[in-house]
Amino acid sequence: MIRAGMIRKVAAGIYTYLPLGLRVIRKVELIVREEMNRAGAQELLMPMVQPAELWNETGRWGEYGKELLRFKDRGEREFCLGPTHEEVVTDLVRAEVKSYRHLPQILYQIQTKFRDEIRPRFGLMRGREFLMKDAYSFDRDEEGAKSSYEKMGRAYHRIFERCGLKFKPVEAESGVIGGIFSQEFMVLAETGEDSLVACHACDYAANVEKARGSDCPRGHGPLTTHRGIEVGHIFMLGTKYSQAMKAVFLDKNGKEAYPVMGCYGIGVSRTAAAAIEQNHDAKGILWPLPLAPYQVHVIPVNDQSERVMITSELIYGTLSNLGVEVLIDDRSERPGVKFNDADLIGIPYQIIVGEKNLADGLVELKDRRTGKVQKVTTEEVIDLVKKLVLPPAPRAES
Ligand code: P5A
Repeated sequence: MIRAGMIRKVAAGIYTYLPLGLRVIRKVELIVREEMNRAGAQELLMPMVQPAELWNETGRWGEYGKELLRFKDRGEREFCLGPTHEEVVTDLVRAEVKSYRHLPQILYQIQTKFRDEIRPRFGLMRGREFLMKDAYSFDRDEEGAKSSYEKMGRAYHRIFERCGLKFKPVEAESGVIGGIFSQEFMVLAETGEDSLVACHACDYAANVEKARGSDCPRGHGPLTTHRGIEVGHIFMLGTKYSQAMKAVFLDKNGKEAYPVMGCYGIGVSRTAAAAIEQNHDAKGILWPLPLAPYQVHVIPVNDQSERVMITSELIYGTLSNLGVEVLIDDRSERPGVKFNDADLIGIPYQIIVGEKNLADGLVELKDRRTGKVQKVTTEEVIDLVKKLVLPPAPRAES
């Protein structure tokens, strides 16, 4: 991502997202938002700075250790930078939700988190400052909580599918977040930091910390090991937080009860990095179309040729007007530099406009993933690209 001009390091585990990198992050966010909203979750935005009092109520001020970055304000009051928001959201719900009629609720945000990781590494993969989508569900009872958990699980399937990633949900340990059980969503990649095991015969899969032994616990024989990157983690929390923070509501019989909770994380910035780990070759990135910073890259081979520049601008303008996301390389660089950079940043389709082909009225359309090149007319290239990147027009009602 650094070589491709997507991010720049500011300090260990802390990065600036450059324009290209930010476009990828925004693509992940858009898919996450659409699927959260579709699942009935509502977006809010909580503060990044959190008071120690809330963390003392759950005991996590003591438990969390050095990953929690703590500091004092001018009045010597203690605060931390939020690594996660169970306390803040439960505090909100205890003030607002008084009756079973206010439940269920699923609230989410997409926000910058801070965890003072000992070993930040691999760029956005394990940052100290990173972007997370965190959602929290509150239900009247266990059954409702289970249904919210399953709803979020289905949304996660849709999210990673829409991102164009190969992934696997696995049983996991719930660590410092706690709760009853949890599942991680792993993007499969050789370079992944996590190991998981999966059964050939059934859909059992677990991360290696959770899996005990090398045979499938459901009795389907041996498990195979894969490497992956944890891009999402969903937790069935029970009443751990609502009880500790005395967030009560009155149930149907007018009796006090604790909302049953779940929490659901997606590493938004990590998902962008994981997409690259899964999709690259020796020359650079092979973006899945839904996450690509642009869909089409127009490359005028020679910026000194008026004909090349006019045709390139025309293709750029026509496609942009159709709603295609197009980048044009109008730099005064040698062709080799432009081609290498285009392969490195990995926009899925390249349109190469050179003088020789233009003499025959032709341009090249290159598929970055397969390397396949088609010589087509300037009109044909517009039609082809439309078919490749734009969603099909909705069919007329019959
Ligand atoms: C779930 C939402 C939680 O924090 N509380 C709120 C729960 N879960 S988690 O597993 O600890 O984190 C959720 C996801 O955030 C990503 N992530 C990271 N991304 C980049 N750098 C990091 N240091 C980092 N730590 C966690 C992961 O994708 C994780 O699944």
